[in-house]
Amino acid sequence: MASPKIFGIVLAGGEGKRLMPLTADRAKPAVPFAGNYRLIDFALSNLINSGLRQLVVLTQYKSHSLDRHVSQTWRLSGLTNSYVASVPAQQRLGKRWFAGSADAILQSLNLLRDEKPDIVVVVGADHVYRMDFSQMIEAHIESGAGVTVAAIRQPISLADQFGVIEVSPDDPTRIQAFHEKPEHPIGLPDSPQEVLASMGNYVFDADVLMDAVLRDGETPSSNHDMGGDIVPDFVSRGDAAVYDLNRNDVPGATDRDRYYWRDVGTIDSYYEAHRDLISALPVFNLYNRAWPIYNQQFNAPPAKFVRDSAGNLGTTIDSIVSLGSLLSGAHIERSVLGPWATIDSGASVVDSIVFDYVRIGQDARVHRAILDKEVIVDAGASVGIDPAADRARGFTVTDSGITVVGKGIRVTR
Ligand code: ADQ
Repeated sequence: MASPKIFGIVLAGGEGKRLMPLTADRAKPAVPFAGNYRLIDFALSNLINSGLRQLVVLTQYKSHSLDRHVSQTWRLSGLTNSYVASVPAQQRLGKRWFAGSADAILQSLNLLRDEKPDIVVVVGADHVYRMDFSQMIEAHIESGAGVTVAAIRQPISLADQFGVIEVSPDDPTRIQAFHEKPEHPIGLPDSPQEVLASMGNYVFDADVLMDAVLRDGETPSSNHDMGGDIVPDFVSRGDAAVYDLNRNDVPGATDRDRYYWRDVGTIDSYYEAHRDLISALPVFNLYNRAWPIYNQQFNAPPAKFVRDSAGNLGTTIDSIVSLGSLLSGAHIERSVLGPWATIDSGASVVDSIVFDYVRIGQDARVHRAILDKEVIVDAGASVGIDPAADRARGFTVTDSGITVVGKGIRVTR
């Protein structure tokens, strides 16, 4: 195939229940990450850096802030046929919303019919990683299969969250069996404590994808899910290849983050992924200019660090501080501050993640907490220090002891 025409679909309709309360008001792909990114920025940056220029983002659940983010941040040139378009569920096939990710594609087939691509790249919107899809597309074309599924090794303990791939013993690039979220996974022959997990990223020949979702739409027993129904259908016909992320060579990657991929589906994994960013030798390096992760351009002044009015110095270490932030005589450690954070004298923010427009008053203490947008912590108040007290105040506290304070809440003394 000489220079195939490629179209990208980002599945962004997921509800993200396990990230509540961060998803109370926004779709999971719109959840802020690493200060001034949203989760969807990783998938979209990877696709753009891979050379794709026609991309649609299929949205559904609480899509307002996601639609706004995509339309404001992801503007490509108007001179060529380049776009990232957010496409909300429109009930094109009757009075129903998307029943699942395959139904989202079925209901959007008009987009494929209009663009007439040769190849369709379908990706999820809620993972943190770098990947060059052009290399995966090359491998897909070489394989001759109808679909190629991106994969990465994961601990067997997490197998029930993923589609688990068994490769053919004769040809390790072919999928022999695919088990969506298995309860009783079997480890890899060369590493029994690991499985080969689907990353939820697929490359399809466009015509076979269209046939598959049309057929799936007529199958009453189907859940209309890409991982649960479409991929197993290709596997049962012997038409599925696998592409291991360890074959992917992203420009500028370090030995540490070359094969980094994080599913941030729970508060704990979301919190842990932030820790991967902040150390001196980060497990995931945001400062790789050869493969940039694009984000919203905040019209904000640089972050500023000053003494407090009594002349006391503050300290900020092993942390990320976003534009617009103002820190006076405060102690910030192992934390990520979003845009326009204001932290007053004597306050300490340790092991925490703070979203945009958060205000933390004098001598307040924030420890192992996630504060959503516009949270106010009153002077002298504390959060994340006493899990029982936090629960009693109605905050979400995970089993591992991370307190999450929802958007706009005021934390009082
Ligand atoms: P899950 O992430 O559990 O597993 P799903 O909830 O369908 O699968 O989400 C996949 C992507 O589709 C997400 O980006 C989500 O936002 C989006 N999505 C879900 N429902 C949608 C809908 N109705 N409309 C539009 N978009 C929707 C999947 C695969 C597994 C794989 C993991 C990797 O099914 O095989 O291992 O991803 O994390």
